Amino acid sequence: TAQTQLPRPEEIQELVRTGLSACGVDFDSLLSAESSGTLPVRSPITGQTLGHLPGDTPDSVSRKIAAAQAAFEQWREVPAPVRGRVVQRWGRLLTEHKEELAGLVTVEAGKTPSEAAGEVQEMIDICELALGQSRQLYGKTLPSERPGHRLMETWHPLGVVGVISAFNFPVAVYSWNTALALVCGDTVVWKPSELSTLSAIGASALLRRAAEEQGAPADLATVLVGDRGIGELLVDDPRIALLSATGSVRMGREVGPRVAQRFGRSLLELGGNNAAIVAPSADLDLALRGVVFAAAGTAGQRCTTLRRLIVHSDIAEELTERIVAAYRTLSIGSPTAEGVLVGPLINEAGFRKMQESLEAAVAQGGEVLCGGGRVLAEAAPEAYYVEPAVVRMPGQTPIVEEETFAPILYVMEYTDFDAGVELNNAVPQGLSSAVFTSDLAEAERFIATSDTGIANVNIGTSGAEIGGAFGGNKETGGGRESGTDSWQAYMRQATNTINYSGELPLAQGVEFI
Ligand code: UN1
Repeated sequence: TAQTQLPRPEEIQELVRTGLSACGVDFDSLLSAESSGTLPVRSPITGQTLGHLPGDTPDSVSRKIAAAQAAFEQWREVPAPVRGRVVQRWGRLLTEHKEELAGLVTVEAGKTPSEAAGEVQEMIDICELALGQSRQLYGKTLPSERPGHRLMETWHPLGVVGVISAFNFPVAVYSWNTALALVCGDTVVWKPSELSTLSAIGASALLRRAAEEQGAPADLATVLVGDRGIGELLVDDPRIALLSATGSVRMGREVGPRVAQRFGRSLLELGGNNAAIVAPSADLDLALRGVVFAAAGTAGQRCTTLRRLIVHSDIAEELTERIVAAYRTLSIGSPTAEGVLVGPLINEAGFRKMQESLEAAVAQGGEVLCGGGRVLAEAAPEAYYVEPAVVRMPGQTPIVEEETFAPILYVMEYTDFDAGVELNNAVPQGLSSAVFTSDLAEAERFIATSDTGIANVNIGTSGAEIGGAFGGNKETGGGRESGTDSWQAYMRQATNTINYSGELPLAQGVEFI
């Protein structure tokens, strides 16, 4: 159901003004002092352009990287638990201004207030995790083969980390990287998506405030404003020790080799094409809710969005009917309106891609069971609202193997469980997957054989907690961010041999002078 109430342009302006000013940034001077700007700031809610920002230039990027490097020289000397206080303070500021920052995310990414607040909550959570991590940057100690020797492993700050992030999680993904990088002693230069620059400016301003309050160098966190060309400067700059990039597989295919060419380190978080298997023993009420949130939530624009439903043929009809019925009750419209669950697609390109994929699906034997069409086109001709689609497919055809960043759920059937898992695995991407089952052996078998970086049981593919490592395999890029051992990507590892024997025995029994 389409919810026709759209905000007036002034309401959007107000959300932006309040959001930025809570972060200590004056919107009017940001736009007016920089009226020569060329980078449009737009909201997908109405499609309106809020103004133009001046972009960075190759010179200003180079200066910012130099400043980040100078900040690194100081920052690396600060004890890690003391570094932790900056992220702790950032977390507190984020808690204080959660709603206002979420407002910016709503304006630029079109997320509902609940999902936008959830995104800021991820930032707060990672700050807490990183604070604890700052006292746990531990290495191993090992027995040496030589008498009077000891081996150990130590971890050291790496350098300047470049972060490239996408519009759909305009602030959380940055914070996963940044909170950890900072406690690891690194400094960060961030190139956010040009579609969500204001959220980035706000989030980063709060971090710089936290740094200043704690007497840390403010240049430990810098934002670059610009489009892809500006991001490429980070990719190719030898001063960027680690490049952490979130985006499409196409982007990663370009970025990975370019960073490798200069022997830089990269952490890639690319596309997903996530599936859920629903077995006959599943609790269908639970599966239904899990599927609908994962497939239609965030208007299908999460990298963890559920795109493929692999359902046992005994329950396929019942479950599909219930999903279609649930989809019909979803309220679509401006995320600023009460009760809306599905906001807009990011832009016209996203909408066109969705239409093309639906056409391809039909051409490949698919049957659109519901949704797919545009709504609110008259009320908001510059905005792209769609009804989430459910498409029954005769099998895993080429279009199903692609990630379309829009709410399309392809439904396929299985009869043999292992064949179902094979379908799950038979796509190039490997981010997230899920099984709904009450059969313990099936659940374990799924965990053992699903080839994705995240594999869930009785819960959807999206909405991961930050405590776990986040990332995927195959074309998803192999990077791991946020929890468990992900911090190690942001540090330089050294193996140290310490000799307290007073002799100099060589390893492997080699004799020399
Ligand atoms: C993304 O879409 O890039 O697991 C990240 C989730 C969120 C993060 C998604 N915690 O859906």
